[in-house]
Amino acid sequence: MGRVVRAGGAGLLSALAALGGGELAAGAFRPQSSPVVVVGGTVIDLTPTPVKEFAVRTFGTSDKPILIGTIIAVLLGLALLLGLLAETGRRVPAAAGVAGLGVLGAVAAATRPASAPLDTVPSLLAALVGALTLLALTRPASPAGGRRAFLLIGAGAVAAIAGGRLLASRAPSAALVLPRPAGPARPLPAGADLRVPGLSAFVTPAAEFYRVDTALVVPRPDLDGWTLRVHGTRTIELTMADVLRRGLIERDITLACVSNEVGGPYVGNARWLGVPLATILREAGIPAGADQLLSRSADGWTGGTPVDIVMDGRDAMLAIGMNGLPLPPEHGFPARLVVPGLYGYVSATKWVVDLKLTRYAGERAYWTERGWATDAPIKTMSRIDVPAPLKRLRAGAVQVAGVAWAQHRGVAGVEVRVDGGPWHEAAPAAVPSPDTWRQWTWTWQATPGSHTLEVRATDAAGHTQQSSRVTPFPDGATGWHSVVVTVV
Ligand SMILES: Nc1nc2c(c(=O)[nH]1)N[C@H]1C(S)=C(S)[C@@H](COP(=O)(O)O)O[C@H]1N2
Ligand SMILES: [Mo]
Repeated sequence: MGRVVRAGGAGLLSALAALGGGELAAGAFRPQSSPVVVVGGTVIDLTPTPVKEFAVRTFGTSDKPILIGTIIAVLLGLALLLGLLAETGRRVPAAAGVAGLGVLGAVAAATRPASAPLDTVPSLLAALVGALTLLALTRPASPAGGRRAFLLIGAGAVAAIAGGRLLASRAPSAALVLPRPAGPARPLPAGADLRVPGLSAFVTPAAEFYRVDTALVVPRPDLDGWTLRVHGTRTIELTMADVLRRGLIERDITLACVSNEVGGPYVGNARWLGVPLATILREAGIPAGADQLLSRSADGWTGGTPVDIVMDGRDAMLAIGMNGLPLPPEHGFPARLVVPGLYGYVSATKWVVDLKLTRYAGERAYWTERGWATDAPIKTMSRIDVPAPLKRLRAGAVQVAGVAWAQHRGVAGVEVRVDGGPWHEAAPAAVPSPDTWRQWTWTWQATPGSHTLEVRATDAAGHTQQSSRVTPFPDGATGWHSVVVTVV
C-alpha cells in the first residue's frame, strides 16, 4: 500500500472502529446514547428554523437518514485528515484529535434534554477505541499496519456497528392489552369512505400514517416502568394500570402537521383510544391562572397546549390506542396526546411522560422557543388526490376526488374549478364528527388539452380558503391546491 493511502485508510478505520465500539455499547445499554444519535439530536436542536424548514421541504421524511449520513460522512472525512496528519509523524496529536471527536459526542450525550448519567459512556468508549486504533495502525515500524490488519479491523468494526443496531431495535418488553372503551366511537356513517382508487382512505392505516418528530431513535419506554406525572395543584403519578382503570373513549380524529405544504402528505386520520385529558387534569387540580398544558416526552421534547381548549369539552385525550391496537412505537407507545383542532406540535406529544399546568409567560415549548406560533389552530385546507399530478387522461367524464379538513369546526363544502373558470360544488362525503377530514368528489367533463384543477374548502364557521400562498412558518400554510393534467 502507498504510504498516503495507508495513512488515510488508518484514519478511516479508526473512525469505523470508534463507531463500532460506540454503537455496540449504546445498542446493548441505551440506544438513545449512541454517539451518532446524540450528535444528530444536538444538531437538530441547534439548527435554525429556516434551515430545518428547508430540510423538511426538500428531503421530507428522509431528513433523518440524510442527517445521520452527513454526520458519518463528516466524521469519516475528519478521521481521514487525522490519518494523514499521523503520517507526517504527528501520531499523538492525530490520535488526540480522534479522541476529541468522541469527547464531543460525550458532551452532546451529557447535554441532551433527557440524558441519563451513563449516556456519555458509548462516546467515551468510541474516543478510546478510535485513538488506540489510530496509534496501532500508524506505528512507525508497523507490523499492525499490514493489509490483513486493515481488513480484520474493518470487518470487526462493521460487525460491531451492525450488532449494535440490531440490539437497539429490540421490541419493548411487555405487551399492552387494550380494554374496551366505555365511550365507543360513533359508527362510521355510510359513505364516509368512498373507496375511489387513489383517494386517501378515510382511516389511515398506522403503517402509512405520516410521522413527524425530532427523535433520531424511536423512544421505547418500558411499559412496566412507564408513568405519567401530572403537576397541577398537586402532583399525581399514573401507571398504565391506573390509566386503563379510567373510562376510555374512542374517537376518529385527524392529525395535521403545521409543516405540511399545500397539497402535502403530513395529515392522517385514525381512530384513537384514550382517557379524556380533562379527567386527568381535574384529578391533579388546575391551578388558578394556569393557561398552558406543558407536556414532555420520554426524550425531552415539549409541547404547549392551551388549557381552555383542553377543557372546553372537545375529545382531547391521553391516547394509548390507534386503529384498535396499542400505539406503534413511531406514533408514541405507550401513550401520547391527541387534541382535535390543533397542529401536532402544540397538541400531539408522543411518548408522553409528564404533564404540567403552567403559564405561557413562564415556560416555552420546543417549537415555540424556535419561533413557531404559540396558538396554532389547524387552518381549513383541501387536497386533490385524484387525478394525480401530470396524469394523462381520456376526454369525457373524469372523477376528481380528494380530502378536506378543518378540525373541530368541520368542513361545510368543497369547490373545484378548471383553468380559473367558475367554481363547481363538489359532493362532500359523510363524516362522524367535525374532528375528521372529509372526502369529496366531483365529476369533470374533460376536454382535450392541458388543464389546471384547483380546490378550496369552506369550513362550518363560514371561512373559505384564500388563494394567497403562505409557507408553513410560523402557523401553517395557506393557499389552494392545484393539479395540472393532460387530456387526450
Ligand atoms: N415526543 C414528540 N412528540 C411529538 C413530536 C416530536 O418531535 N416529539 N412532534 C409533533 C409533531 S410536529 C406532529 S405533527 C405530531 C405527528 O404525530 P405522528 O408522527 O404520530 O403523525 O407529533 C407531535 N408529537
Ligand atoms: Mo408537526
